[in-house]
This record gives sequence, C-alpha cells and structure tokens, in this order.
Amino acid sequence: MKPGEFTFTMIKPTAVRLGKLVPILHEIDRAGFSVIAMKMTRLSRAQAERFYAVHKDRSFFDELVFFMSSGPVLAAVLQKENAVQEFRKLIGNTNPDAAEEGTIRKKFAISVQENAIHGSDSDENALIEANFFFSQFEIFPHEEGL
Ligand code: 3AN
Repeated sequence: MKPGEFTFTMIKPTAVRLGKLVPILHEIDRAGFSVIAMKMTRLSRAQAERFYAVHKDRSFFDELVFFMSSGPVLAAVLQKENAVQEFRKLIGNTNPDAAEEGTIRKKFAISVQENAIHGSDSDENALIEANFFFSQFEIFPHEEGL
C-alpha cells in the first residue's frame, strides 16, 4: 500500500443502528473508492480509548469513547488516488450543520459526535488506523494494471 493511495474509514454505531450502512457504502462506491479491507466489529471501551487517544484531553473524550463502544461499527480501508483528501471532501465537516450539501455527514450525521463516519486526517494516521483494525493479511490493495 503506497501512502497517498489509501485511507481508513469507520461507519459509526448510530449510522449502523439506523440502517445507513449500505446507503453510506453506496456513496463511497459512487465516489470511486475501492474497498481493500472491511470488517464489522464492536470496539471495547479500552480499544475506543486507544483509537481516540489524541483527543484524551478534550471535554468530549469520555462521551466519545462511550458512544464509539456502544454498538457495532464497520471498519474499512479504501483505495483511491489522493485518498485521504478526497475522502475528507466526501464526508464533509465534522459538524453536520457546517457540512457541505451532498456530503455523507450532511446526509447521515445526527450531531457533531454522532456524525456517521470517520475518515483519516493524514496519510500517517491512515496507516496507523488501518493497522489498528487489520493485519497485513486482511488488506488487499489493487496493484497497478488490475
Ligand atoms: P473528524 O472526525 O472530522 O476528523 P475530530 O478528529 O476533530 O473530527 O473528532 C473526532 C471525533 O470526535 C468526531 N468524529 C466526533 O465524533 C467527535 N467530536 C469532535 N468534536 C466534538 C464535539 N465538539 N463534541 C462531541 N464530539 C465531538
């Protein structure tokens, strides 16, 4: 996997519970991303704390950990040229009130916390987050020419 060509995403518990998993995957597909790894799982509190460790001093950290471990999530690695930036554009602003029309968060988020979907914010974090959920044997990048 080359940096710049992939990103990590997670469809969050509320979106899964409300039956938005397939509609969101449809948007991701329409935007030209290939799924190269995917699993449905549920984070323990400890795993959610580790995943969001960068936010541990923020006021919303405990709530965020509680929410993210409240039900199943869909974790995936997506391949596309310039994946991190392209995917951030597709999902839109963290706060759905500020999210651009047509973005996934505009369509599916119910609040700034329960904002439907996660997308890595840098190539470095895309790698860290993909490795958090998947082993090297569970990621299947498309090689050039395929
Ligand atoms: P993004 O997911 O757009 O990169 P971050 O990294 O600032 O946004 O925040 C990580 C997660 O923390 C968000 N996806 C959201 O679930 C939650 N979050 C961010 N800001 C707030 C807030 N002000 N109140 C509650 N939860 C928040």
